[in-house]
Amino acid sequence: MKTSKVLLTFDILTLMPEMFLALSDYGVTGRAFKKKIVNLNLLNPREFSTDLHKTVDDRTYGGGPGMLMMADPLVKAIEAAKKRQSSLGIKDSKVIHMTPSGKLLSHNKAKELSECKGLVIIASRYEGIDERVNNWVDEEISIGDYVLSGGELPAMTMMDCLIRQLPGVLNDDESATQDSFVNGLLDHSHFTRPEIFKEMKVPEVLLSGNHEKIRLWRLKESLKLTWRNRPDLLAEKLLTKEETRLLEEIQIEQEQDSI
Ligand code: 9WO
Repeated sequence: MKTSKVLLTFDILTLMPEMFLALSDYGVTGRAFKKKIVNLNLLNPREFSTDLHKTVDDRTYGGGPGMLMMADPLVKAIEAAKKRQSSLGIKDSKVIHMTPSGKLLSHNKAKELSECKGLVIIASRYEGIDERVNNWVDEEISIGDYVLSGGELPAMTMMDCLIRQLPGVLNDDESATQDSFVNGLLDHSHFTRPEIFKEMKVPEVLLSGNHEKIRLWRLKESLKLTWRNRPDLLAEKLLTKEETRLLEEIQIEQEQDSI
């Protein structure tokens, strides 16, 4: 195997480090770790707790249900992670907390973060973290408007997204599927063999061998799907003349269908 340089180092703070095997041991991301393009270090805040019972959580001041992650073990873990990254020559580590009240992760944000050399990611549990830990946090990131049971799955989701942006991770075939979102439209539909499945035929144009016709059909499908499922994306996008013409066609066809 070709020896490549580590492009991105992750230090993850989590009470459930085993969960990250889902990322490090499987598929495209697993291969990136194996090839040493990415480096993963797991830190359990419990190891930084100083009391006999290794306590990491406590009740909230002001009352109310639920427990919070205490500041001291978390901050000690953050500092250990930064020190470790610094010893690897990474001077500009970014500390990220995964929280639904953070900034929404996007393709652009992922691209930006994948250019960092080192990330320290806090995957919290219970009801969240003591506010004072935020003095050590550079960015709060959300992967969507919903609440989960912990920050681990959001952290892994973001990591997967960053890892596949790194050069050398995807092969040429896999890279081609990156196009969705890059051009601001949703991906068109795809078909594989057999030509007829339970009486449903593959669209004729895809069998025609006419590449220009196929390109136009796919672009129109993309526009149709984006218009139906994500009109917000269309509103943001600068359409080419060709796209505008296709979208007009789609709208006329829709009006005819609804009569
Ligand atoms: C939960 C929460 C709910 C409403 C408003 C703000 C909030 N912050 C948190 C929070 O930090 N929660 C911790 C992490 C502890 C409980 C589980 N956690 C969590 C993170 N659940 N869901 C997420 C998450 C992270 C990123 N993107 C989507 C969801």
